[in-house]
Amino acid sequence: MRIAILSDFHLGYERFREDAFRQAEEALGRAAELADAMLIPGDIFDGRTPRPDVIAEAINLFRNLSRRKWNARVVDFVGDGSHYTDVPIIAIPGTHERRAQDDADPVDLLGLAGLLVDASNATAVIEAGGERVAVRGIGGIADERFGQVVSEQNPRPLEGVFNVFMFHESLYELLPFNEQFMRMEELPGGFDLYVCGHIHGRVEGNVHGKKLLIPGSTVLTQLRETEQERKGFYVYDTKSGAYEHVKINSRRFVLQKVDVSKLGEGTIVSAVEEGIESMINASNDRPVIRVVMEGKVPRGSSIETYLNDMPRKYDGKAVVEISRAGIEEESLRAASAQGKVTFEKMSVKDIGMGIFLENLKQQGVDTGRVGPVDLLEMLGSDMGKDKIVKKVMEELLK
Ligand SMILES: [Mn+2]
Repeated sequence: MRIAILSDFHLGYERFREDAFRQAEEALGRAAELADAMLIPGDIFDGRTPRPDVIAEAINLFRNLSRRKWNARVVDFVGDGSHYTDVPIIAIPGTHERRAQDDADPVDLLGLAGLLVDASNATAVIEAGGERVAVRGIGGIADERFGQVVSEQNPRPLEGVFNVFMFHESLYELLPFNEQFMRMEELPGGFDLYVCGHIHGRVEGNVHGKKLLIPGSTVLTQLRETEQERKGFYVYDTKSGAYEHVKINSRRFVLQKVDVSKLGEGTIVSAVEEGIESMINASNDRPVIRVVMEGKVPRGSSIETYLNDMPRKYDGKAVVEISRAGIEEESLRAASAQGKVTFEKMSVKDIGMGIFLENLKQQGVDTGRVGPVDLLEMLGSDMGKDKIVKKVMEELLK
């Protein structure tokens, strides 16, 4: 069986809203041509409560797909929830879609509408031409909880079929900055293929001697160095173990580092401009260009105003972002010594979580016992206020 692995469409992502939709559409359309079944390991949507027009976008994408003629069929389903279609499109929610345990997330909606099969905390079995592939999914959850959920659920492969383990999580070997991240060797064993979302640059790795494939996002989001390659998806052949990364026509992205320490104040702006203009070509494809300035810059330099205006100067030709993160300045260095600049690389959500955790500790809450991520999700739930307060108090006092 040929299975396509596509991930992290981030439908509704404000900054590149059209790209997110168009590139997901292209990836899904081409994957349907090339493969018998599709696996989508999370972050179809950019948010946990997407607006109706974003949900409409997703419905349009998946309705067209589910009307195609598929050779493969979902023939069995065991676990949480149920399946409402036999079309072999198997998905899990990612961390962007995750909501409190009893609240429906947007991937649940697509599953309930029969547009895909939601295999979160479940196993879906696909069959084509007498061959069976079982997909065991765990949806995206807080990294600190993943190990516990894996040991509680103890996912096991099925006998006599090709087994895939699909998840959406940080892995320590790939993101070695948090001890709580799962190690690859801690993933459940016995599966023939491991499929993960979450990481937006593609990864080919090994877990328990089997292949781990992370296709990366189909849309540009983080503007990291690893995102400069064209976006795409994997197609994996269960018979031969062969796989390929199929590129889509994603928006071009270049990250350019400009060392400003060797430049005088008068030449910094022109150096940045030259860097940008060398990346704009005649094809008029409106690339995303991120200029990362590095080195020392004169304090209070007047280049700031020029640089602030620069993205507008290239309107229509390129999406320009100028990062000063690599610049050293007297004032910046002083702030960084006090630990104030570490926020730069954290998401707003992570900063909020940090503050929440700190407040909980000050209130004397045992944060090792109550999961702060779960607690914050409960507080943000759609349940009535009385219910939320009751549930949170139960958690805190049990
Ligand atoms: Mn993502």
